[in-house]
Amino acid sequence: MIIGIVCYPTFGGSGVLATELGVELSKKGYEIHFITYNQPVRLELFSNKVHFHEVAVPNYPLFNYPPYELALSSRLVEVVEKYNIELLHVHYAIPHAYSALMAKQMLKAKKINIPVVTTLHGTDITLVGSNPSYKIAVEHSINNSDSVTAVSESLKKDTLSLFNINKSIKVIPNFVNLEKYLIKSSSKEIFSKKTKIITHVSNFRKVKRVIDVIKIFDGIQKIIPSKLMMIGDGPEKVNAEKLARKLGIKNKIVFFGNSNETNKILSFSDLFLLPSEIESFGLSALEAMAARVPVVSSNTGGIPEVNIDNFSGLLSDIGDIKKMIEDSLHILSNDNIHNKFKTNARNRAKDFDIHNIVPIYESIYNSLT
Ligand code: GMT
Repeated sequence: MIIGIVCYPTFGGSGVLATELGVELSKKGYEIHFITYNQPVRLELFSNKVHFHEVAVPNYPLFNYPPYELALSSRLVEVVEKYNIELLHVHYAIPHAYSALMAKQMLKAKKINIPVVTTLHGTDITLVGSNPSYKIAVEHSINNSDSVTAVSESLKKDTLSLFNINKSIKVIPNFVNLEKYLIKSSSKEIFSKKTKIITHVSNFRKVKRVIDVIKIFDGIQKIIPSKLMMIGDGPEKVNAEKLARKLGIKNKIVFFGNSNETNKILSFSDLFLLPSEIESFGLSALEAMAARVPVVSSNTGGIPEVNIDNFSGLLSDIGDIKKMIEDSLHILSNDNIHNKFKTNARNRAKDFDIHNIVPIYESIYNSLT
């Protein structure tokens, strides 16, 4: 089957998931065409089954906002016709689902029927999508896609409560490539054996509460020799660095920026922090668990569907920094407890094995073509 995948090409979870999905499908013999404004960051074009088509957005002084959705829908029509694409799978509703539906309509006029599968990822619903400026178009895009999936039960529930939905939504959880997270750690050459490595990965937006990450780490490092690995970039990074300086712990924190080597950093991590305000799934936590890293997180959105309290990690109310420090110390202070959480984290990640989840998407594709 020839499939077009539309996603954000950045380090965000939806782009990562879409890229991993496309690559896995290509290994299974599908011909995959990524259509987006940049080559997706996790995509290596080393296969004749994977193609990338850039969406160029020309600017003009009249435009306050260059119309990406228009450029995308035009490019979709072009690519579908030229490469005989049989199905479009779009990740993140805004504006991808909308553009795909426009393309579908234009192709219909050319007597080409192209099914559209929309996968909802999170903020396209909970934060941005439900904004009155977008709501009507997002609702229309969901209701008119040929198939709609959401990455967690929590996101499905949010979608149904925020929009007037007349379409069934299938929950397909995110997945992880377990083999990728079994690398041997070489950290002990860098850090002393006694130093615990705490890690956080995100796009440093307000909803990720990176300030909480710094405060939790501050509490941990007062009791246990530790270092904090901050992976990612975004608007809150400056404030996080400022607070670290103010608390006098900047020298114990490494700000990596965006990285394609999170699996390597996770391989020498002892604990993962995810204190988010909103999180439809928490792919970064799943990737940590796949690397045998227990997760101390908030209990919000889809996180409890991934991180099981007192098994793969510990969960707290949003903003309960005191408890998150206590939870971290509980896991890190005793080797037996720590090892148990580590084993459980890896075992829990196995429930999201790429080899079991991708066939669920395939069955949707097969039902539509
Ligand atoms: O977390 C973000 O802000 C990025 C966003 C995205 O679309 O890339 O992530 C969302 O999708 C991920 C993949 O499905 C989920 O793991 C994240 O939980 C979700 N983020 C939020 O709901 C805030």
